[in-house]
Formats: sequence, C-alpha cells, structure tokens
Amino acid sequence: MKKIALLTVVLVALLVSLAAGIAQGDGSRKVDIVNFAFKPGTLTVAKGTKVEFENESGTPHTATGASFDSKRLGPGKEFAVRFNQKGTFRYHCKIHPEMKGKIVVQ
Ligand SMILES: [Cu+2]
Repeated sequence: MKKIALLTVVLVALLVSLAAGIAQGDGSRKVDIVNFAFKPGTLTVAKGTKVEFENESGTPHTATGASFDSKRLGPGKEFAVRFNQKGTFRYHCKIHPEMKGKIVVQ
C-alpha cells in the first residue's frame, strides 16, 4: 500500500512540473501572415518564448521590428525569433507598412 502512495506522489509531481513547463511557455508560439495581416495582431507570450512567423499568403512579406528582421519572406516561408526580454515589441511589414503587429512579452 505504501508503494502505491509513493507512486501516486511521484506521478502527481511529474504532472505538476509538466503543467508548469507549459505555463512558462518554453515552447513556441506562432503568428500567421494571411490576408495582408499578422494573426494574431497582438500576441502575448512568456519571456523566453520562440515566436514563429509563417507566411501563409501568396505574396512576400516581412516581420520587422527594432531588434529583429525576417527579411523578405516568400509564400510558405517561416522566420523565428526568441524573446528573452520583457516588454512590448512592435513590428511591421517593410513591403506593406500598413501591416502592423506586436508581441507582448511578460
Ligand atoms: Cu506585407
């Protein structure tokens, strides 16, 4: 009976640490470029998250901020940047300056 209790404690601890890992956001998040817009326009992530920009449209775009630049992203291409500092990071498309988005890092 003691063994089962110990096993339960170990399993619960494992599940809690897994859930904590997901909440900390040490994975990656995605911004789609579609219909001349970044979706979502505002993405909130945890510090240390990698954000992937994927051009799902038929025309080239860029995701360009003060500290990063995807350069010209053709249709179907991806660009990733990791955000290691808290703050609000605005970006736009150099080809279509009306396309704007922001990443909020908490
Ligand atoms: Cu564009």
